[in-house]
Amino acid sequence: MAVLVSVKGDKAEDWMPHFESALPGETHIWDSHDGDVSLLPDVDYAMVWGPQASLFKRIANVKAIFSLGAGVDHILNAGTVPAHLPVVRYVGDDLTARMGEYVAMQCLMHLRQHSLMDAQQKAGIWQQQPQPAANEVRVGIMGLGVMGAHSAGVLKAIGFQVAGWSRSAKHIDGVKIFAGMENLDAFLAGTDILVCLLPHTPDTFHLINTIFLKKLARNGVLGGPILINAGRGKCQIDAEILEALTDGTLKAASLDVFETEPLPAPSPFWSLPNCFITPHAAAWSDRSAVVAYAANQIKSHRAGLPLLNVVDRQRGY
Ligand code: NDP
Ligand code: OXD
Repeated sequence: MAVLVSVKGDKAEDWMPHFESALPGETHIWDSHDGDVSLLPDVDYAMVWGPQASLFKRIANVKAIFSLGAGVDHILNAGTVPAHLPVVRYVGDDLTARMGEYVAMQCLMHLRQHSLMDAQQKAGIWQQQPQPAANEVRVGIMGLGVMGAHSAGVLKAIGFQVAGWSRSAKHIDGVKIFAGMENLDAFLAGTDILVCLLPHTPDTFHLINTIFLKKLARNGVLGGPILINAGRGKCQIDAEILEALTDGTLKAASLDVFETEPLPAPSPFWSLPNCFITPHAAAWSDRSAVVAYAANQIKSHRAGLPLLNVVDRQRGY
């Protein structure tokens, strides 16, 4: 029995001590992403982020794959993960709380005109501005799963009007619910700040485009619609977001994710004054927390218990 750890862009020393303390006395193998094709028949579980396509052939006896994050597109899109293999996504209070912080922070930065305050400070200008209240602003959250439902609660507590859109209908106290493509336009028409917390699937690919953005409310107190995307970059068309931020279709945006990551150095996004950019860091998976999560599931699965938070391969999330 052995556990394989494969985290694109990270170093063994960042991860292996966590595995050694969570699963002591076991063999832990670090995958260096160096094109090695040697077979690893003893590996029975693996934790991965951005695996190489060749990996799944090397670990033919693996019983489950754990995603380092909540999203699993980086695994499913590697193209070679066998259909029968359980893929487990990460669900953890720490990750969820971090996303709630990011969403609240970005909504408040737009509500409290932080770009303008920053520009005024840099220019040495002491000038108060009119201040809309949170309860005058309608925030619409796309995706009411673990991240979206928690973020809705945080925004409600601050005082925003909150609506949510997901594939299936939900009940969340104080949140106006919309479900399915047939209700998307009505949801967008009542949204001043749109927060995307959707996974990347064939159904959500390039959903946020020019036609979509033109359906957002234009009568809100913030003076134009705002987009916050902390779901996946592939849910948007970058070039069309850029155009919308330039031609006034969008007043502003906060983008944590892009179609191409890292965001290339020559990208015009970097210098847009009405766009807050973060480097796919809205909710970071704390290493000891995510390793403890996987280790607990590995122990219980070896003891015959079912895995939790297994991805529905048909839906893609
Ligand atoms: P969940 O699986 O718990 O929730 C996904 C939500 O999206 C569900 O409400 C689901 O609807 C909805 N959804 C999926 N497809 C559609 C569709 N076609 N139409 C409408 N709604 C849809 O995931 P999490 O909340 O845990 O995470 C969401 C995503 O956030 C992750 O997949 C990842 O991409 C991203 N993420 C980004 C991070 C970052 O740092 N930027 C960190 C963590 C996550 P239903 O409830 O009806 O199934
Ligand atoms: C995740 C992420 O999916 O960090 O958890 O993007």
